[in-house]
Amino acid sequence: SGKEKWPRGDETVWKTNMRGVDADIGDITKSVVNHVQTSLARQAYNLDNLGAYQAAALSVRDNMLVNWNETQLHYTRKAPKRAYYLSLEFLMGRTLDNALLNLDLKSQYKDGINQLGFSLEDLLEEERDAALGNGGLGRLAACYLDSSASQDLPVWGYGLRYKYGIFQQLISPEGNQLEAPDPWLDNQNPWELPRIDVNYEVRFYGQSERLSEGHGRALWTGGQEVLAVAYDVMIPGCHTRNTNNLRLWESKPKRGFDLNSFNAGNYEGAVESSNSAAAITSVLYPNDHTTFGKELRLKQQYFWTAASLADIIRRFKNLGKSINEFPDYVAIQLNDTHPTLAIPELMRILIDEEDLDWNFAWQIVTNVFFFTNHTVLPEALEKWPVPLMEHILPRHMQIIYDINMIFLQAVEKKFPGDRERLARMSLIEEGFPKQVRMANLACIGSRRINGVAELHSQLVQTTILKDFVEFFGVSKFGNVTNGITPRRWLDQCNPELSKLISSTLKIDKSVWLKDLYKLKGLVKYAEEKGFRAEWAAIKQRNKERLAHHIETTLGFTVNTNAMFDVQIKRLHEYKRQTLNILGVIHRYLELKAMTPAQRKKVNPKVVFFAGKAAPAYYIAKLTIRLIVNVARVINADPETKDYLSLYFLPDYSVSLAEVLIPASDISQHISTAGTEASGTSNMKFCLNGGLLVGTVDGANIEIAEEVGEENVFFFGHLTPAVEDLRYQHMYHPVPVDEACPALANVLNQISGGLFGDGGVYEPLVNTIRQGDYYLVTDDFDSYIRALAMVDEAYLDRDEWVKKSICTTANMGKFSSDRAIMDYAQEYWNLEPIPVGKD
Ligand code: NTF
Repeated sequence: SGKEKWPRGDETVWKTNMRGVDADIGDITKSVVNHVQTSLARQAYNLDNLGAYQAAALSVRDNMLVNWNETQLHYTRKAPKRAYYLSLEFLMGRTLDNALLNLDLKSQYKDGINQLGFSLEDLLEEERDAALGNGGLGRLAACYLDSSASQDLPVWGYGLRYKYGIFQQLISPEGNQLEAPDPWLDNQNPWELPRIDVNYEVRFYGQSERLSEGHGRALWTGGQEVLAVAYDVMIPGCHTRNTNNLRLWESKPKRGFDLNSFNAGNYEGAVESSNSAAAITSVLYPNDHTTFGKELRLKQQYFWTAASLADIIRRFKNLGKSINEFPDYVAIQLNDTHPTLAIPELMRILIDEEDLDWNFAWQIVTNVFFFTNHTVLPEALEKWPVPLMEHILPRHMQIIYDINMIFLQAVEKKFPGDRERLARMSLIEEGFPKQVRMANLACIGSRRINGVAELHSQLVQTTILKDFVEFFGVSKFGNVTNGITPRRWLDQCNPELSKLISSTLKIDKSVWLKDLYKLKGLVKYAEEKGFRAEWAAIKQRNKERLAHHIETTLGFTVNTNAMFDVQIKRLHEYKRQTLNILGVIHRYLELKAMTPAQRKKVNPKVVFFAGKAAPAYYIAKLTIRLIVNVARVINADPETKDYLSLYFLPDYSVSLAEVLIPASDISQHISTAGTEASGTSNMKFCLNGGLLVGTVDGANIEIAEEVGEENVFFFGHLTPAVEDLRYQHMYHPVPVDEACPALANVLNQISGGLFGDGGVYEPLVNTIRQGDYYLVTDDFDSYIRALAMVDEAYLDRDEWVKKSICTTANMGKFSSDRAIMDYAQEYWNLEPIPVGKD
């Protein structure tokens, strides 16, 4: 056939009609109006904000597409090593504002939209969050995509296109969390490109027949075949043409439906298998830090890893290289254990389809994968029942047994006769049923393993993976402290502060946003009165912006002269929202005991909570109920409400965080020491000049190292003490009334009915009175003292603002650009491939 001619037809016709990126306002309005007319099939006279948003989004998308196409072509031509970030969650939030800023087209679009009679600010509010994640793990994945593109790294994300994202949270009049679905795709999603032509078949169930002795090939047949269809989401880099891809898979029945059953009059039977195929990507599991052995969840994990690997291998094969070069061209990052099935799946492909021998295949596999652990909480370590795995993935179960046998032989050789060690390290946990330990599998199948902050990485190496460190040696284990993208978490959410920083440093934001250590230059301005005044005024306006948001959405009037104290994160016992709310009650009781003259000297404070509880997490839901009912009582108390008020903001989301974070004076990161792997909102608050009250845990420690311990309010027991304290609680319990009278008083008030029927809260109160696994009793007094120091510091407002400036100035380390470059250099061996620079 010979070489195909490109382009077809007249080359000059093609070239003169190729579109560039529109920066000219005339082009912008023209393209928006075109989309109104054609893509939306509407007209100027019946256009509302939603329609105008959609037209604007499609117009911005056209610009991104130009860059996206160019980037993909460039990567194909240069054929560099690529990295793939496999994550079951991507908590992207909204796209339009971020895209406009990264493309540097915001002011042009603002003007263009204005000329058309709309306001860009209003249109931005029309967009629904893409909330395909639970919390920190999913948001981290989103920040890493932004940084990969911004640093010109050839990285793609792979995930699932859930029809329903994280549930919408409603609060009932009694204060209970109610869950409603999140039909985020209902208004159409302008940011995704369906790729109907990119699809793969994924098999479930059936039989696996070994074709040879030993660890050779097998034939996996029968069962159910489901189609994975690609949807691409463009990820624009900041001030670069590099635009990366996030590929999300949707499940579809392989054939429309079973025509035989249909013809026999069995309509239900006919659509059943098509329903079960579509169900795989229908909903995001709303659990965070817990695993249930649910069949559908396992199917999600395999569906996604199988489709992603097939796609990665197809792209690699297009290079025309031999399969043993696979690790030179591909690195795959496993975001937690969720994608661990990729390890046996790649073994299956290499052995059953590529006909490689076991050892050769295993060598490839263990050079391709990298594994990040995100928690040491035992309830979060994934395990799958062996019978379930055998049923759904019979071939993979054989491979896992083979991996295990060979691995345990090696362990036995290194530690002869150590049966307990073998039992701990085995991929299979004995019991009824037996279970597959996914962290062990991820660990032995990966080239390197990392934790997400210094302390956490140490804990990984000395607790859950200790045996593996002893077996493989410590060099296989590392740390990459998490980061956040300063584009969304400063420039986008706090535009006034961003502007002040640029004008003060006299550096264009396109420079410091990509080299965040430049913020250090702000330190010296902390001594300038005028600068401090501007800094404080911006914080004040951000507080008013939040108050306005609350007023318009919830109808409450918030006291913006008070200190804003914020805790926003998933509800969990280890994160200790309990400590916070019990502290609020303590403060309230103290205020009640004061004379009016004494109260006048108190630092007025507004406390904000937001966060979702897993639908089946009873204690977390009860904590929400307590917060809501405490708020009801204290906000209505005329004696104290000017000094202390409390709000639980429903339906926490990325967009709500963007309003809350810039408005905070102080934020709380108060997990029991050793339990919060990193935390990332702590970084977001500090980057926006909010101070931090927290335990010596996760990334709090490294934040204090950077900004100076004098600028952080630490309290509580340290990690090494935790185990002993828990032991004491178990075997030598001291009643709360003795151990901590102030806390006992608070608990008695709750049980006594100060916030409605005390009986309702007994199960929650008992978590503290009995066992107190998260050490609320042990840390309570120290917590209250820390809050007193916060109050004292806030009264000296000049000093406070200095602390605030120095905090922001020293947050350079926490850019996700630093983190992603660390992965690229120390793990993946990846180079930046900038578009249009050669
Ligand atoms: C979370 N882990 C940790 O709890 C956070 O401390 C951390 O900041 C984020 O990961 C991101 O690394 C999880 O969500 C999980 F699933 F591992 F439990």
